[in-house]
Amino acid sequence: MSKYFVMKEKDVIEYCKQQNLFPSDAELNCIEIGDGNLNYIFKVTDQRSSKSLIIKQAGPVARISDEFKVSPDRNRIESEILKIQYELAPGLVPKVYQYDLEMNCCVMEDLSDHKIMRQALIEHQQFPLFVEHITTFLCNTLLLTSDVVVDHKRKKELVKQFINPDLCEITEDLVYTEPFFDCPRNDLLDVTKEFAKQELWSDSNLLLETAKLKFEFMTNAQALIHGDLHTGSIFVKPDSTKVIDPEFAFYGPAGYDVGNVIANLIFAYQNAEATMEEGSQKSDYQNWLETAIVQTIDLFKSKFLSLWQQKVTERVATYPGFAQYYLDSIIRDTAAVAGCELCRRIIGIAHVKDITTIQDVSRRAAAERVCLSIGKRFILERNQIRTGADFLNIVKACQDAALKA
Ligand code: SR1
Ligand code: MG
Repeated sequence: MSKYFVMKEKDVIEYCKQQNLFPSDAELNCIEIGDGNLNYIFKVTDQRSSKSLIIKQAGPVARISDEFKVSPDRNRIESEILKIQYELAPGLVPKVYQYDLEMNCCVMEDLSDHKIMRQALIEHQQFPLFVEHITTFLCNTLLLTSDVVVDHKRKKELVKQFINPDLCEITEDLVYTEPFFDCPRNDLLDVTKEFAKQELWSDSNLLLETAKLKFEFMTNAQALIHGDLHTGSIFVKPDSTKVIDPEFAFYGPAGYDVGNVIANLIFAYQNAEATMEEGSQKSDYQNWLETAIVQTIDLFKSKFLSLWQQKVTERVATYPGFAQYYLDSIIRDTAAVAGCELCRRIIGIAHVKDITTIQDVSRRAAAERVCLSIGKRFILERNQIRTGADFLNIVKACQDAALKA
């Protein structure tokens, strides 16, 4: 295929044949399995050998709404960063076999033996190795692409290679701008809107902080970040974690990725709070999530400092105190980003199923208020938040306040 068009299942089969992706006698079957906001994901299986692979194609507009015109070049960005992350974080990222600049699609490893983490968490499954895996992914991909380690001219080349204006604009709008005023594109329950008006939109102090954060997102070219590291971008099975979908990648603040992981664990916690019956299963599951929140921060910090000792190349970064100063700033950004993510998934156009699948409307509204309260505190108190326990204390305090109200 030599001219770009958005493929349907039958076109993908044709594409596989043209590209010789399977043996010539293969009996190919193709289904579209994507339910994300942006792309088309096809699983192609050879029914003779049962071998399968994934073809992901970027369309010219987002699936969630054609208001978002998004350059299909994001597929190049995704394929190129997946290759970099595959090297930096072995075993934690799918293998990309090839990508096609004309058709804006890439061919990658099929991970059907894994489950999308958000779905698994909605089913209240635990993944004891998740924190170990995700903290390694975060440390390796963030620190090892930063000026602390990478030659500065090479790093500037990478900044250029990963300029991603369309997808950054989505984040600037959906994460940092629209949730903090009565934007027509927002999509929220009436009761939540009242709460947002009182607690967020009329708080000029909070608005000022979100303005500072938006500018930090746009200007702090610290590390090659994934850019959309929520639990829908992570595949899991008990012994394996694979991070997918880095099409929002660009050089931005490292805390953006860590903060997204934390916020999305909190959505899972709220889902459990609203949908599980009281008892040992619920407390066991919520205890696991609490530990995951605390350890994601604490293990990230300790792994980051030890990787720093091994890999630092920049002379001034070895001065005593600098590593801790740098890490403190990442944790501060982590808190702020987690706060913005908690607010935007409740108020804005792009929701999370952890919350929208809560059937009981009053419980859903309660969960939404807790998320917004935690989000606000994370943003306002980010300079004092240092440890995993600091994050969890705020979650628990907002949860307790909601139960008393
Ligand atoms: C228009 S895209 C909406 C959201 O989906 C993606 O996964 C990102 O989170 C984006 O903000
Ligand atoms: Mg995605």
